Amino acid sequence: MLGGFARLFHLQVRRLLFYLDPLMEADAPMERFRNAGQGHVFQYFCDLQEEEKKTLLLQAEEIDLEEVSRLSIAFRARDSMDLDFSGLKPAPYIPHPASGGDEEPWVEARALGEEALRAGRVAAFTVAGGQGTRLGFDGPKGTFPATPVMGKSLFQVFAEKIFASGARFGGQIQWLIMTSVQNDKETRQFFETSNYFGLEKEQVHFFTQGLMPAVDGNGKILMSGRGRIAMNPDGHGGSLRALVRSGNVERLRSLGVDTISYFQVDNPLVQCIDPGFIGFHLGEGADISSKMVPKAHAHEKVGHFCVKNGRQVVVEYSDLPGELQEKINPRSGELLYIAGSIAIHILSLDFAARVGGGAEEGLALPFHFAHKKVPCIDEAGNPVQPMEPNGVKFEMFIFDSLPLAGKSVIIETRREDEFSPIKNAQGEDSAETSKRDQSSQFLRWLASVGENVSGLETVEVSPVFAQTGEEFAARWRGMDTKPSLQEGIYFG
Ligand code: UD2
Repeated sequence: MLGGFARLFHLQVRRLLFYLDPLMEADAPMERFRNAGQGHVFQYFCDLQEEEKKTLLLQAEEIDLEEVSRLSIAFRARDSMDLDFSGLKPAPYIPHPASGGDEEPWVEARALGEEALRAGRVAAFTVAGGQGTRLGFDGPKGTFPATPVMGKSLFQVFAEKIFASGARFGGQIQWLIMTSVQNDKETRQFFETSNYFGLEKEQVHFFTQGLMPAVDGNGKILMSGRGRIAMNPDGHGGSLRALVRSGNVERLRSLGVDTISYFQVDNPLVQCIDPGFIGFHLGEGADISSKMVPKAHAHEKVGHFCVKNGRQVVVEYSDLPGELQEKINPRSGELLYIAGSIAIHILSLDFAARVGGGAEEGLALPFHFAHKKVPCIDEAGNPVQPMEPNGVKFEMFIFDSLPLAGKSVIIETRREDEFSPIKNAQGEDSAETSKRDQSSQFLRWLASVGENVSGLETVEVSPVFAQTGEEFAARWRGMDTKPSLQEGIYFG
């Protein structure tokens, strides 16, 4: 027993020493890479400056060479295979009352969710590690000005929603934000300079996602420079690994949290904390639950909730063949694969920890392969800007945890109330369409309290004023003097 403990202690000390001065332990990683057929990673090691050597050794330390080798083999095998869609079926979901669903379960779910929130069992979780390349915005996407009147950043919108939910349910809701090495520093600085948007610093927890090396067609790790491995974020599915590795699972447990409300950084309409959704999840004893919207059109760029071999799965838009995306359900006349995934989930903390922990057989997220142009160096050490995809990037997706779940629930939500992401600089899913949709939601709230909104296009309601139509109506009724409505009005 003591021997085991001493060995563990020795290992931890060695690890600490390595991080303090990687050069002290340079031989072991080099040998590890040579034995795995990746010796070229250290080809120029002797020519590097001391700092460059350290950086390379630290990068190398993060790489699980067995995993890379397994993935490279799988990637080569998969390339010659077609995806198998036999036996695929659309997944069932709980319809929203506005689409004819039974009202009662929604009322019960909401009560259950509110109880969990009052007990402090729920934390919010934003994945914000993406690069936002399509948006063409220089900076972490969460800092993008998103709201129609005040131009509040995406992070501010979420912070205010989380603050308002905390105030409503009488507690401080913990907020986890996953960043990437590229945007972590800037993201933290943004929160510092904005005073955490009224939240307590202690309730916001940043951690960075993991990295994976890019490889060439033969499974050789690509180098972006003589002393630098071409590394990429491991996808939003990496959030579960990162949650575990960062120690946040333990932190949440110690605070009495057992449920996580997960959403992406790009959607200002998301209900960060939705009692009804939480209640459905808890009521079913689910491991992971999801929200769907009926797809806007056959080729909308969202995943499809399906059932395969008796398990729920999400098939990404780029994977589902066009004829299946367009297939009509003869009974309803609607698209057969109508349930679009908008990447909003509730996870039980235990399930997230088990999947992220990676220790259990059959419970790890698979990697997806993306052929990309990866700037690198050639064998002679000269820089190459590829014109064609030359490398493979490995990414995990959060929705691949659905088939691993014991129980999993999908509920419908209303697109106009919950989904208008900012992904592109122009056109569909841009800042323009999202601002329009945010204003439309606020205008609906105003119309529902009997106000004449004709001629108005741009209005904004702070989440601190109201997060739902019901909350807005209650606030509105409570106002002694009502403001006169005009274009650009802001309810703060
Ligand atoms: C995602 C879903 C799609 C649909 C859509 C809804 C995938 C593959 N597709 O499409 O089915 O639900 O969203 O809006 O997920 N991120 C990280 N780290 C990474 C990569 C991404 O944190 O390594 C975050 C990113 O910051 C963003 C989110 O994940 O918040 C989505 O990433 P995306 O923009 O690449 O996903 P998208 O729009 O292709």
